[in-house]
Amino acid sequence: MPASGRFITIEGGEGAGKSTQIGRLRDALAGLGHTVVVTREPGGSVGAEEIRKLLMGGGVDRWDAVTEALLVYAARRDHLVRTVWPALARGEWVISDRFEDSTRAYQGAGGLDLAAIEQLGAVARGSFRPDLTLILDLPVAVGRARAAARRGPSDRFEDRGDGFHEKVRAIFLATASAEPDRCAVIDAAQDLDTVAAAIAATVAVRLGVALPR
Ligand code: Z5A
Repeated sequence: MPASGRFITIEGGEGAGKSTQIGRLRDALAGLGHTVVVTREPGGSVGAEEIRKLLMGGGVDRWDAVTEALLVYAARRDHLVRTVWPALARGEWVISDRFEDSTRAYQGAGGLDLAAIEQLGAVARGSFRPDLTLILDLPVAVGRARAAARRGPSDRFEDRGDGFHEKVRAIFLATASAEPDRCAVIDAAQDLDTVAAAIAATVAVRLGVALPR
């Protein structure tokens, strides 16, 4: 798969500010003349958005952990084939609101073995990895309060308890420690402008672009 653009993923728990910060990063990169594709998981292609509906709706126990992971990876494969890889091949930058680290975090917190996730990943994406992953980290209570303040109906993941979301946070941080070259942790409990500046500084250093801070 030829790739001349760059692939950035933004990860973190609910209410971390991923969507908000992606908009700012997109604008900053576009200001430098890059064509930027903003996408999301689960979703980001016609087929993957259909699978997203299966994943997000219904009761917490609608799918067992393995079935849920198979749906996530079916969506991911379609997203890569239809959206991410073509954009990178055109030389565009792609920013994805969540990617595979969310599978480790959420399906891992749900009890799925990390080795199974690696096997599914190897089938669905081969050796392809993000160029940079920004993990927006904040206390679970802060993120959940933010999400609750602006949200409509909750989904299958938001309905899980604080203990589940604490595990999710711990897995994100463990991934960042295990893969420091790919991942950077951003303190997302700070105000919007401070978080945006930290992201711009990290992207500038890691990917060699001169973003305004
Ligand atoms: N999932 C999975 O299980 N496995 C997988 O492999 C993948 C996903 C890829 C998708 O949810 C669900 O799918 C996800 C995991 C699962 N479930 N959860 N939880 P999603 O990504 O569509 O939804 P989300 O992550 O819950 O989105 P969110 O709550 O909207 O979070 P956000 O995008 O990070 O936050 P935001 O919309 O930018 O901001 C939330 C509010 O906080 C908003 O009112 C902002 O104005 C405010 N905000 C943002 N930043 C700040 C700061 N710095 N200060 C104060 N207020 C702020």
